[in-house]
Amino acid sequence: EKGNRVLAFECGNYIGQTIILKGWVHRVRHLKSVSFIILKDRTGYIQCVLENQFAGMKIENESAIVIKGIAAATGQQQNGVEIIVEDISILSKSETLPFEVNKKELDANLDLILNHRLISMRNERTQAIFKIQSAITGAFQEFMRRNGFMQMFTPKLVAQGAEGGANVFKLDYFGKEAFLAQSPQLYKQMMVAAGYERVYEIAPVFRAEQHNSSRHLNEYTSLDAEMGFIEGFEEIMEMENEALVHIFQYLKETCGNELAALECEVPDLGEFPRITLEQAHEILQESFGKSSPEGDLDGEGELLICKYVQETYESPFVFITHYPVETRPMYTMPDLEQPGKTKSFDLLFRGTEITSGGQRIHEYELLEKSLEEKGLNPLEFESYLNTFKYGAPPHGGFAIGLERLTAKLLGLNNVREASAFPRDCDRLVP
Ligand code: AMO
Repeated sequence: EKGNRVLAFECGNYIGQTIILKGWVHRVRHLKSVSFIILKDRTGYIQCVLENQFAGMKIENESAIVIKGIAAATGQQQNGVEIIVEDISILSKSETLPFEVNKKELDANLDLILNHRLISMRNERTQAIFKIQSAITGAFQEFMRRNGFMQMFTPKLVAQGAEGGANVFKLDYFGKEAFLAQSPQLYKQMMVAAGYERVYEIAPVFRAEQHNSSRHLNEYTSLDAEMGFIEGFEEIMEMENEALVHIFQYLKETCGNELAALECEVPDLGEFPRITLEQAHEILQESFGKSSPEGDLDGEGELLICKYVQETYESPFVFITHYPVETRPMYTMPDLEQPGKTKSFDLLFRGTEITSGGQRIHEYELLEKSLEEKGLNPLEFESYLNTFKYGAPPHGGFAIGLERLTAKLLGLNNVREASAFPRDCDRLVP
């Protein structure tokens, strides 16, 4: 790197040489005639040995420092190397921390952790969460591109909610009413029909949810995909299944240290079981004596179904299919063979819904009728509706909630922990 900087993970390549390291003070330990600093940078940790000439020097944890020293082989350290310090300078001193970050578990409640996000992120486990999250999106992109999907960028300031329901943020757009996008749904369908056939997007979406739950955010990151010329909605489930297999495999190959820091084992995935919503309701009734809300699963139902599927099929994922027309958005393709049902699915992972998807209506008249049946005004959806006048192919897609996927994979109790700067009903800062 610039200034001949060597990174912590590569010090072993420089045994016997004088090198420059830059990073933060993870921990300082003073013995009688020698002190140790564990320096951390973005690649890991390295022990630095300070002999007598530095006695009395004040070095605060989490200060940003530069060290010049000789890389020496040692049996004392896991990575077989330590730095004998010749020179040290403090680039930026850290004040007293609101809580210690060099422990395994942060000893603070979630609110305090989120209030001091920069500091909590210095913690090894917290660091690992966002490195893994970044790897998830990288692997998603890689998979999508490899399969002919093009990345798209759609507006987040929109004139209409796409998902129905009241959970839209309204705002004033030069005197007109506008909304923050609930999803890129309508635009991804338009991009398919525009001739790109296969598109994906990784972008924020906004939901004015009033629930203060452990799985709802008011802004989250949606991994969206949409594909044209499908034969049926099974193809979409297959594509998502394969995407997740690829993502999990990629994490195993590239995030070993981060997964170890979180004590997380990435499960081996095969083909996810598929059960209809009706079957799911029967299982809940028969195996758990539990009744469900009409046309959906509640939180407890999702947990129990996942427990059942894990025990029966040894799969942490399960597709629930064929939701009724009433509980799905206006764009959902009805299943003509099963009146009242739709060609739609949710994907549950370890007790929580992480995806919705399905086939979409691609016929103008049917879509117009669907809008009307949902109590929406087709005129307000004119530009979207017009898409289906000019050769829109059969198509469908899915969207994964990134924070939910991350939280479930890593065993985090609250989706906020999987958001760098979460937005919830009470939190707009930092
Ligand atoms: P849906 O509204 O079900 O579907 O959202 C898709 C996925 O996004 C995640 N999610 C959330 N994550 C955190 N906080 C929230 N408030 C929140 N709401 C939803 C979930 C959910 O499964 N357009 C469709 C997708 C499609 O059919 O392609 C849609 O947005 O993981």
